[in-house]
Amino acid sequence: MIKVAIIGAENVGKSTLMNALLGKRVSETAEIPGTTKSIIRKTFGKIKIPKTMKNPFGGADEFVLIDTAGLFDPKYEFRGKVLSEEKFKEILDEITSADIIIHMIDAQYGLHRGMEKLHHILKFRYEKPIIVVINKIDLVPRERVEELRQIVKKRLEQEPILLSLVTYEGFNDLLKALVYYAQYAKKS
Ligand SMILES: Nc1nc2c(ncn2[C@@H]2O[C@H](COP(=O)(O)OP(=O)(O)OP(=O)(O)O)[C@@H](O)[C@H]2O)c(=O)[nH]1
Ligand SMILES: [Mg+2]
Repeated sequence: MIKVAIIGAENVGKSTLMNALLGKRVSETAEIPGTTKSIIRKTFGKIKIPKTMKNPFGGADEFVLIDTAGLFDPKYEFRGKVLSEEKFKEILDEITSADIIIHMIDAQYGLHRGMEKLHHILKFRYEKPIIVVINKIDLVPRERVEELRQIVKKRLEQEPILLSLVTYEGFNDLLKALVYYAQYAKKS
């Protein structure tokens, strides 16, 4: 089983992504930041991978998806509002035991400073494969998305996936990245 943790600032769309990947509503979503209050929401399930995509699991495409509470306030460098220092650490422990991490960024706010630092720690200290996703691209002009893509690419040194969980643009790219990294995670 491959463990995938979805992380990001509050309200970026983590729970919406978890539901979309599993094709059912398992995690509560809302416009209000701080919706996921149980700091860690684990769900087991199969991700629907299109037949046209090479599936490295040979049918056993079982994942444990971990939806986490927003780690930071979207606008400031504060911890997420439902998190005490202790709970923040608890989430970090959970994240560092994942095989793959999805780092979600809200296209409206851009890369969060706190998340940028955490990204580097996870990548270099913990050697985690991280998929970077810029979500909610339906809400901002194309030029802004492109600008943000370049900033993220430069700061995190990797190409982000551009996603909308309203139009589903980029969703297939995300599935491809998951399949790719899952293969890699299984080998190690
Ligand atoms: N327009 C648009 N709205 C989105 C998209 N993805 C999620 N949302 C909306 O953004 C809001 C927050 O989504 P959630 O999935 O609850 O966000 P979260 O990251 O789990 O939030 P917390 O649990 O509070 O940290 C909801 O109203 C979603 O419907 C997207 O791609 N485009
Ligand atoms: Mg949530």
